[in-house]
Amino acid sequence: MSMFPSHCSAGRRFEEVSAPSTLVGVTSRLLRLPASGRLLVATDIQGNLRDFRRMLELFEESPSDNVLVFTGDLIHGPDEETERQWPDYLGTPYKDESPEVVRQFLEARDRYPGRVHCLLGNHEHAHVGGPRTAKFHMDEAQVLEERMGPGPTAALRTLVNQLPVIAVAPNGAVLLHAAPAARLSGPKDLENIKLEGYAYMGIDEFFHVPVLGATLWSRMASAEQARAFLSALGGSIAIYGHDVVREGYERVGDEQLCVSTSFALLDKDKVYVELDLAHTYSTVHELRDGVELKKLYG
Ligand SMILES: [Mn+2]
Repeated sequence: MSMFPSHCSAGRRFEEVSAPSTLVGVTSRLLRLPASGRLLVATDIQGNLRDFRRMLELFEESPSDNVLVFTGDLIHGPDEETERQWPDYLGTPYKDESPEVVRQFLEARDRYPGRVHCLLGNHEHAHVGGPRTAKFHMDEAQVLEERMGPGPTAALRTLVNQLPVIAVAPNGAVLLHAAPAARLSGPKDLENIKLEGYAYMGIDEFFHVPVLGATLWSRMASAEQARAFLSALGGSIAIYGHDVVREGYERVGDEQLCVSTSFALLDKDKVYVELDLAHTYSTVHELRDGVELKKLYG
């Protein structure tokens, strides 16, 4: 196992910053977004502190009007070997700063109550009983927890246990981590979701777990699946990441938009979504290049 620098002093600050959230119990797995303001959506940060901070800066241009949602996989970036021999397919090189991303996310969430959110991704789920992710390490959750130490690890697990799985906005937008392939009959299916108990399950097996399996791991959904999913939640368009889209985003049919804000992209191709929460979107074709689909650096 590789050696990581000590984060003792950072850990102390981490606990102080996250203290208020420990008073909150498990929150709803369905996040209901407001009917006015601007919605900023970012996907798959995977420990990239610079890209995380860029999204936070964009949000902070108008923190009383904006709502920022990360759609999961804030954490788990490249290992040291990958950092040394950076492959082209991983886009612009960066170091994994997952502990600091988590610390700053908690800080921002507490500083702007109700306006900064993260949905559950498969990489977060691995910390509270989801299948172990192995993109850069055999067990990325274990490696990150060893790096963070006990205090920040406890804060991370508390955070992950509280994360919503899906966000819905009155403007028709439904946000989730992966493709909208899960069978849902309605918002009630999101109550009583159990996060723990899948750590030793293979992905193929976990994929069949109702709601969570597809919502956290699906790389694609058929038009029929997407329409049924959206209709169960009263939405019209689904926005998600999890997969890599080299060009920054891809429309799938009329209902789906897969977005890549950070992971495995070159800086020039990274895209986030900005929607008007007071304007209804009926199809993903209404989202315009440069208006709703915006370059992270550009
Ligand atoms: Mn993912």
